Amino acid sequence: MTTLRDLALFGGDPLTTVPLHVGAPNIGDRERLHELIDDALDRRWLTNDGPYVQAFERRVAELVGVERCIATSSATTGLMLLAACLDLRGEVVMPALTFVATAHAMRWQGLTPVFADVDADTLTLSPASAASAISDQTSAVLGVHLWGTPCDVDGLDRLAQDRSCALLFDAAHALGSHVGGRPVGSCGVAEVFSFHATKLCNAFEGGVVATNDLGLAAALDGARNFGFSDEDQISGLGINAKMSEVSAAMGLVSLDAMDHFADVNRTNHEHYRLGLAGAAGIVLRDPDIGSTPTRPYVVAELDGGPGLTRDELLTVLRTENVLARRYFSPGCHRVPPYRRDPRSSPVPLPVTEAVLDRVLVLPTGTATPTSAIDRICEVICCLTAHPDQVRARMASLAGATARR
Ligand code: T4K
Repeated sequence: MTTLRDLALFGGDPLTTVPLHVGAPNIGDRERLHELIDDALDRRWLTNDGPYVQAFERRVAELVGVERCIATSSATTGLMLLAACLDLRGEVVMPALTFVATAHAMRWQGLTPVFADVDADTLTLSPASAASAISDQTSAVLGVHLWGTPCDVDGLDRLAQDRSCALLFDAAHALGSHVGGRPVGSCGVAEVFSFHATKLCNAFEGGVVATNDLGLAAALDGARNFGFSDEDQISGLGINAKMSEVSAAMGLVSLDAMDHFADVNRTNHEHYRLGLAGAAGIVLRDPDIGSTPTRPYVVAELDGGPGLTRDELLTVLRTENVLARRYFSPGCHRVPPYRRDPRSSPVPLPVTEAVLDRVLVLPTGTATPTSAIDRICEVICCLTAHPDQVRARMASLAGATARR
């Protein structure tokens, strides 16, 4: 059993000498990756709709059940292109509880992100709150499948239809998630996945826009490549948001190992669930396994009681080399350029506000051994059982540092 004396804060050895990151990449079959990269080099086709990009797009389309996928340099550029190709104007209603890229991608297109609250169970955009945030300037509702938990897509769909808005989804975290028995990917007009290094499957950097709208797919296809529709023909505004062959090769190898990555995450999640069951004042978010079988994030929520605060716990875990994260604090509505724009915050965000100060995201994925997870849980149980001693020790160390 772990006692206070064992903890790094009290002079013990850190839990791990190698820092444990949230988002340490899952890496598939290296030999296969090297073969694919060699092949691309031999072929001398490195980017711009190469064979690996095309194969990657087909694989993702099959996996998420859509007609077309357009690979992009990131999910952020995918979201930007989507807003441009849909010719969105004015305001886009979205949750404030998301990574800032969701808002920035819209703002970069000259749109105003308008933040609505999230549902307390799923932490995804609340249709009721979104309804009250919609104005006559709203052109779209943008749901986020936060931490892989699907939005209330039917509720948002009804809202978007009633108010004549486009409905799109930021599915950055949600590869392999399911909604109503089908894979996330085909809801709304389009969904955007991230293949950033930190995601379940990665392409180093990368994104995918998934859609059943072939006209939209053609527009996205051109827009990611400077607006070219043919060798010498420009059909409209475009940027460079193409995915390279090396990225697509990594994406393919990663998709080959996706079931393994998801298995590891499920096992990790179970270790956290059992290990944190005895931790005072902490609840592990445990989304329905049917909808979020890949368990891409491990999210612990503090109950806001007299025990340690989230930030205290985070600080002490860092002394153990466990680099937990405060995703997505402080919330999009509290950061520039949105925090001083009254148009962005027309409705109260009570659930968002409460959650932002209470959640802690813990390391998972193939780089996090279950033995380390068991130790993390023991450390957290020990810390949360002795909040007063932990606080006193932190204060005395801070005082000693200040006096030096
Ligand atoms: N929508 C949502 C809801 C998102 O969460 C994101 C991105 C997007 C849209 C946009 O997707 P992309 O345009 O990126 O495709 C990270 C990621 O950069 C970002 O992709 C991700 N969400 C977000 C949740 O996390 P940061 O600012 O935390 O920093 P980063 O990437 O430097 O490192 C994240 C952690 O992973 C650190 O603890 C270090 C570790 N790490 C990172 C990298 C890159 C590694 O261990 N190895 C690595 O190679 O944003």
